[in-house]
Amino acid sequence: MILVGQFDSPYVRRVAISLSQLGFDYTHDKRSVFGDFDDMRTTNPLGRIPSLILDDGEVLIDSVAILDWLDECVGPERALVPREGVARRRALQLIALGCGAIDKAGASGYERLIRPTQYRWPEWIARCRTQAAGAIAALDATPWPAAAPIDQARITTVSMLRYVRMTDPDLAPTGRYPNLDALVARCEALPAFVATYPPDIAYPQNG
Ligand SMILES: N[C@@H](CCC(=O)N[C@@H](CS)C(=O)NCC(=O)O)C(=O)O
Repeated sequence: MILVGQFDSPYVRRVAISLSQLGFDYTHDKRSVFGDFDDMRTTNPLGRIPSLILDDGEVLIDSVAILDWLDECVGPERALVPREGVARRRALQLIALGCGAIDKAGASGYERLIRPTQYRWPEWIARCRTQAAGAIAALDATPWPAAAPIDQARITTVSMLRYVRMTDPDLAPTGRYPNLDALVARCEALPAFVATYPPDIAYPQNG
């Protein structure tokens, strides 16, 4: 199968880490969602990443649908999200906080990266950053036992933090969120995380 999208996208990265963690082989299509926009739309009509092209040619779009399919393939014992009950609700809550922080940091980042300076709306950027910060603080208030296995809540949270620290470092400086720092230190040392670690990119900062 082919994973489409670069690892500076936390949504692509969480799929890539999950694929490795669950033992799937894949090839990596590194087309850029912005630079190769027209070509990307031939894979996903939305022109977004990630997509996963299966061996029979079927194309799965959206990380939620892709991760759901991976969990279904490996079965409930190995799935990265628990199948039912409190454990499932708890995991989905953490994943929603992680994805929400990505969306809000992303909206604020696109405002600075894409929108012409004269059209930027500082109050909107501030609102997005407040929302992202709220989700990050809630994730830091979560216990992340060191001995627990790697699951989707951890993969998504760590992918989110790398993205935030890459695009808007002032939102989550090292030391402000000690529980998340410990989680990041544990996870980013694992092979599936190391293999997908996105390099720093020059993002315009706030102000
Ligand atoms: N809900 C989607 C969100 C995917 C998403 O936001 N992808 C971003 C990259 S991180 C993207 O394609 N951005 C370009 C665009 O939306 O035009 C998912 O979970 O896959």
